[in-house]
Amino acid sequence: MAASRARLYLFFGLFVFALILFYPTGKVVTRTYREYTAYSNTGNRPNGVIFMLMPPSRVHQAQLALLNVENRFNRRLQYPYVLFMVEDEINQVSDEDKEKINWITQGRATFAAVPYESWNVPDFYDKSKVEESLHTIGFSLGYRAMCRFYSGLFWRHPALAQYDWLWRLDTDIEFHCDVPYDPIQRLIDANALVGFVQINPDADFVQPTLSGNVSQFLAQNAHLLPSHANHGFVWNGREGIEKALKGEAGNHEWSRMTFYNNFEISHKSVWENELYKKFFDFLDRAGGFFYERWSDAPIHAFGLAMSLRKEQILQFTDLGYQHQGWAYECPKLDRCTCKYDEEPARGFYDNAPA
Ligand SMILES: Nc1nc2c(ncn2[C@@H]2O[C@H](COP(=O)(O)OP(=O)(O)OP(=O)(O)O)[C@@H](O)[C@H]2O)c(=O)[nH]1
Ligand SMILES: [Mg+2]
Repeated sequence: MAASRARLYLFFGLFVFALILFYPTGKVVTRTYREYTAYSNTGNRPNGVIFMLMPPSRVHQAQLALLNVENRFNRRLQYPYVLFMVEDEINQVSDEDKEKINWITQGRATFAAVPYESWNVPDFYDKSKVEESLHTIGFSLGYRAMCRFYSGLFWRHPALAQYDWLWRLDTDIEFHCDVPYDPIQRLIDANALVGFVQINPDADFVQPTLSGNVSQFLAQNAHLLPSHANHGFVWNGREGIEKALKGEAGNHEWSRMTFYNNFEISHKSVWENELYKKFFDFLDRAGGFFYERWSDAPIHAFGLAMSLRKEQILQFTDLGYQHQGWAYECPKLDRCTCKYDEEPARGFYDNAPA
């Protein structure tokens, strides 16, 4: 009798011990991590690609970025990569570097040539005016070509034709956290079409006439604008929006807010639609990509604000993503190796009147 009671106590004790041992610690992060790492997405992964524009001078930087991306999530998710280089730049990459990229990415990277016609200054530009602006505003022709390519040309490149989800990363980036889920799948689950990490204001002295041109485009194409647009992200208040829609706004009305798009996941449809295509063509003809230094970040922000609802754009706050040398948020999570500070996450706010 006494022996069987002792056995009962022993079993009970073991049961309680097992409960303590296996009971979730309450850290959602740990649970989520287990959940997601158990799930391998190679079979039914969303139809996405990670792409990068890479000049020959930044091949080593790109290798470090690719290794970081592989280590943090993509060795598990297995998204392919497209590495864009301008036409003959690909020949400048040594076989040794190509092999390294091949090894880092387990053979999932392909190089794609950006044709000169998508890169060089178009014929309709006055070359002397372009030359002058290089001295007054600064920024190289290559940088300006990069901004133009990312504003309206990247998604038309044949190398991206087979993909629905386009994930841009730059060569000078780093993820400080493991990413135990699939960010593209998270967008799909949230019914969102664009994902970003940070918002930043952009400078106007390098693009003094951009906002005025956008305003004129809005006035001329009112019939194409959806009623749900999120103009308040890029224009200051109700008055700013009204002026913008009438073609009367300029830098005074521009909020300067941009999605910092060196990390940008987008569904191709946000660029392929008639409104965005017309918008890019309008800006291209206006000449600011080379007469000034119009940047792709504000152009994407203007374009997305006029075409998408706010909830179709999702902010990621748990990636510990950094554009090198710039401030970023370190999430307070076990899976991040950066140092958390008390700065609150910078949310996706806009200036829209309540
Ligand atoms: N092929 C090519 N790629 C470029 C050129 N300039 C920039 N890139 C790439 O385009 C992306 C953005 O360029 P960055 O120079 O980092 O632009 P940024 O982030 O606005 O400026 P930084 O503050 O210098 O980082 C990076 O992936 C670069 O490697 C260029 O002249 N040729
Ligand atoms: Mg950069």
